[in-house]
Amino acid sequence: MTIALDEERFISTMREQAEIGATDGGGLYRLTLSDADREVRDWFGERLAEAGLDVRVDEFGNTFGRRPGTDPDAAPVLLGSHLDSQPYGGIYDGQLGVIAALEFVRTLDDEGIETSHPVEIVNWTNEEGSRFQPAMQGSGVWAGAHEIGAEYDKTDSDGVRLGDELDRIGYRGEEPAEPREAYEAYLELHIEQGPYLEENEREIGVVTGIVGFTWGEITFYGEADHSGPTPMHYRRDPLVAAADVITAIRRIPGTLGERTVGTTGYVDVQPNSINTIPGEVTITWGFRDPDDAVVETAYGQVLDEARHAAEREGVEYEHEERMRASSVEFADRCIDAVGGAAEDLGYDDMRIFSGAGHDATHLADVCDTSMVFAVSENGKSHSEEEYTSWEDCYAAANTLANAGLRLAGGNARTEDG
Ligand code: HGY
Ligand code: MN
Ligand code: MN
Repeated sequence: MTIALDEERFISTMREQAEIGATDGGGLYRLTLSDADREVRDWFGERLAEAGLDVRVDEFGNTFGRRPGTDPDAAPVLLGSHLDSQPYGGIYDGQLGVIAALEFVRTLDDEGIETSHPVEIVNWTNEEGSRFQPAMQGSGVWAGAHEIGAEYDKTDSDGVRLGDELDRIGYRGEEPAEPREAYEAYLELHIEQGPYLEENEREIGVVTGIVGFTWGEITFYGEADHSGPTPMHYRRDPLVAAADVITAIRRIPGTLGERTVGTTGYVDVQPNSINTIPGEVTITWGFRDPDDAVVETAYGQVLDEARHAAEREGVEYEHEERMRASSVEFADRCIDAVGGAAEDLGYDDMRIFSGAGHDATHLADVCDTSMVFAVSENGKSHSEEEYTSWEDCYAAANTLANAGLRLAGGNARTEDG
């Protein structure tokens, strides 16, 4: 048995969420725990209630909607993703997975289908890790990877405390942020955010696992001074040291694995004035690879580069790792459920390993997990140019729904179904 989502309602729901925190460039500016995040959370809660789900918010703002199953002893199947966005991000990253999960439940009701396992859908708090680190924070707290008190104390670049923001937007719920029972499986639909599906002319990615990461920041301390009269040999310029390390972050991946990537996404220069030698500079590093040993090597090398650059320039420095996530391999039975659903629906699919992090990274520690990827045009993401056609969104959402149906034991139609 296969089901087909209501394409028009699915697309209109995607358009609705995309209006909240919309940017002029067609993207989203919906940072976690911002007013726009509160607005989309309120909107999502209304949709869950409209679908007749039992709604709960946990103490880290993770928001769940539950549809009962027929077997009181059956563990729930969980589907979801995240509604927060990057600054000037796209309208599909995370959003597609949450709306597709909602549409799955709506379609079960439309078709009068009962499932033996309960079905839950979820919006995880702060998947992006842009405003507060680490990424995948809400699912990480829930899965026991982070201690919630320490996460409440994380601050953004303006020094605003995460716990205070959660209270301010009214999403520090009562429920403990942890699994309250065993889970049958977790499925997440997400855009690929890379070029491989398009390059291979496939419609669906059957995700087999996710890379490991290390993220961190290095601050160099020099001496702010006048850029005119200060002779070059007097200078202790932290920006020169930082520039050396940024170049190294770009070079290191080429010396390691074929899928190793390295990025500096954030630079803060103080006082950031055209005619003042900087006094303090902070940069970030981010390395990823399917092999955790390669991630560890990259981590060691970037710290060596920082030490050498600081010595050369005669500046002080400090560093802090902000996130380490291990590479994960998903469960065969969930991978097969996704692959089987894609084949049942006649979509061209391929197995793929994720270069982006997702909440599924942490869910894989809790229960059998896999993901569905939708095509990203030109592989673009984390930008307003992020684009997936509605046709590709719909194919991936249908695949998620039918994989969910397989795992939730959805074969009983009520008499009016
Ligand atoms: O960084 C990532 O891969 C995700 O967008 N948090
Ligand atoms: Mn995402
Ligand atoms: Mn993202």
